[in-house]
Parts: sequence; C-alpha cells; structure tokens
Amino acid sequence: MLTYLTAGESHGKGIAALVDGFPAGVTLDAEFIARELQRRQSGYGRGGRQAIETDAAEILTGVLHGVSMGSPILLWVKNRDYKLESMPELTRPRPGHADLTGALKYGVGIRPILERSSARETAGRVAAGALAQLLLREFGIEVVGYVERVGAVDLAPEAATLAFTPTEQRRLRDSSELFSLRPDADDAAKGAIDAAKESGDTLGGVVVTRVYNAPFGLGTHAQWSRKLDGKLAQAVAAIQAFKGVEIGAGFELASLPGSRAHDEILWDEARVRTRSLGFVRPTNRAGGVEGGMSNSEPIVVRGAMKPIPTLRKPLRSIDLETKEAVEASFERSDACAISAASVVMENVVAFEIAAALVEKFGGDSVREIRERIELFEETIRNRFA
Ligand code: EPS
Repeated sequence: MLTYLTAGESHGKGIAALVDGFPAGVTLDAEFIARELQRRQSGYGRGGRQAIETDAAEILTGVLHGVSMGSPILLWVKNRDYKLESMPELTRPRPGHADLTGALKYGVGIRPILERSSARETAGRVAAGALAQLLLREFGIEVVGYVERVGAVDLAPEAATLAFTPTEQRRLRDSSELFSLRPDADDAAKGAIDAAKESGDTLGGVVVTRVYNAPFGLGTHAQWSRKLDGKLAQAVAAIQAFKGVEIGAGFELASLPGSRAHDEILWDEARVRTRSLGFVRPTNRAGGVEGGMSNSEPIVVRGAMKPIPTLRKPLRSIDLETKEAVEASFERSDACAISAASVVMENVVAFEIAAALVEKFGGDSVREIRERIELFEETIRNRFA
C-alpha cells in the first residue's frame, strides 16, 4: 500500500511528509519536486508569506544514490518563518475557517488550530505528490493541473487545447501567471483579483486535473472503499478550502438524458498497442472512470475552491472570551490562491493514481510493476484482440 501522512504547523519548524510503500528503483529527480513546490508558492494573488519562503524538500530517508530503496521516504520542507512560540493567541474566530470548531473540539485556543489547518500544510502534500508523479512517469502516466475559473471569470480551455500532448499543455499553462490554459484571457481574471484585494476581499475558483495514459483497471467496482472515483473525491475534498469535486462531466450529467450522457464503445484495431488496447471512446463524459475503475481514457477531476476566509475587511464574529460582537481576526493572507490550489490538486490526484497503481500491480519495485502492467495488457490483447 502506498500511503502518506503530513505533519507540521504553518509557523513551526517545517512541514514533513512521510511516504510509505513507495517502490524501489525510482530515480528521485529532486529538481522536479523543487519545481512543483515553487509552483505552489507562485501564481497571481499570493500574499506576503511567499516572499519569505523558498520551499524545497529535503529527502531525509529512503533514498540511496538518488534512487528510492523501497523503504519509507521522509520529506522535510523547512519554514523560514518559524516563530510559533512567539505567535499571539487569538480570540476572534474567522467564519469559514477551522478556528471556532477546532478550538471548541480540542479545548485549546485558536492558535494551535489555525497553525495546523493552514494551507501551508499543502507543501507536504505537494512534495509527496511530486514523488508520486516521478513514479507515474516511469510508466508513461502524466498528470496536468490547471486553473479553469477565477471567481466569476471563466478560463476554460478551448477544445483544441485539450487535444495537445501533456507536455504542450504544461508549456502553455506555465506561460500563464494564473496557471490557466487560456493565458490570452488571464488579464480579466487578474483584474478581478486586483479588485478583490483592493476592497479587502478574496476570490476562489475552479481547478482541473487531467491524468493521461493510465491503464485500465485502477480501483475496483467490488468494494465502495476501493473505488477510484471515491478515492479521488476524498483527496480533493480534503484540500483546504475545497467545497466541491466533480469527476468528468459530473453535475452536468444529472440533467442530460442517458442517450447523451455516456461514452460509446468502439473498436479500433490500429490502437491495440496503445493504453486503450483498441477499446476507444468518441467522448469522455465519464472522466476516465466507470464502475470505480479507470477505463484508459484521460481521468478528469474538477475541484471548487471557496474564497479564502481570512479577510482584510473581516466578517462578523464574536470574542470567545467576552462573547462580544467583534470583527473576525485578520492575519496576513492571500487575496487568491487558486493557482497554488491547482498545483496542490494536481499532486494529490497524482498520489491517489500512484496508490491505485501500486494496489493493482504490486509495489516492491518499478521493474516489477512494469512487467506486471505489460503482462496484464498482453493477457487482455491475447484474449480479445
Ligand atoms: C494561511 C495564511 C498565510 C498563507 C498560508 C495559509 O500564511 P501566513 O499567516 O504566514 O501569512 O500564506 O499559506 C502558506 C504559508 C503557504 O505556504 O501556502 C492560512 O491561514 O491558511
């Protein structure tokens, strides 16, 4: 089983991610992990904290001569802004944050709650997910995440863009300050972020992750807890500030008749040697998952992020000590972190795909997984092609 947990506080010494069950034989491209961490720190609308931090993951265990050994990997992202012991206690919970319920539930102040619930923790998830992306690349599986909406500004890519290769999509996305696939339309979204910032407000948005070249059969129909769509939904809904998850055409499918909601199955002899094994679809409304299993089409996951609840012009709250009506507390924050959220989602999705791959094909070494994927696909070809 490939799993990970994170530890660490926003202004503590750093953020750790412990990855267990990572196969042996993966060359750990530290530069790729560093790039993902740096991407998470950027994007238009980020606040002052990112000027302080230059995130990089130190790989403390599980690696010999730059190659994974099959033992647990401990990643460490140091906080430059370490000052936890001197941070003041707060008494005015922010609506929309973990402050109130966390303080009541744990019987502590707001400070310990916000330090752990802070989105700073996503540095650990990105480090673990970047590691998972390196594993997926060994088998030609590629993951691309991008921003599709900022507040009310639509940045959905043109249909032709989605036919680009993952590398081309990434290049286009990286040319956008917002990490959208519509750099030509970014200005409207940047204007909306500027306006929100100006008025002490914040903006959310919608992000998408697409997984290319995943084989048939990740996840299973046989048990609810092992369905791939269920795993993806949990990973995405568990990102700070995410309030919605959609697989494929998702909510739109609810209002379509069945005749227009599904993806017909065709046979294409010429594609027997591709991941589709010859079973091709003219559409991908299912987003690459049917019956809780990957069906070799691109896996498409969409996530909705609410606006960050830390507002410079705060909402009404109460003082926990006096019960007086007050304004919620404000600490330095981001006006919009949707670009960062696209990096986080890309990497948590990558981790779930890697975990499902290890579950299906075994997880001791890259070589073993490669042989088993080949055997699985060859067996299907022999039977059906
Ligand atoms: C966050 C508040 C801000 C954000 C932080 C999430 O941090 P600070 O209070 O230090 O200014 O910048 O996100 C990060 C530090 C990060 O690296 O993503 C919050 O309250 O959730």
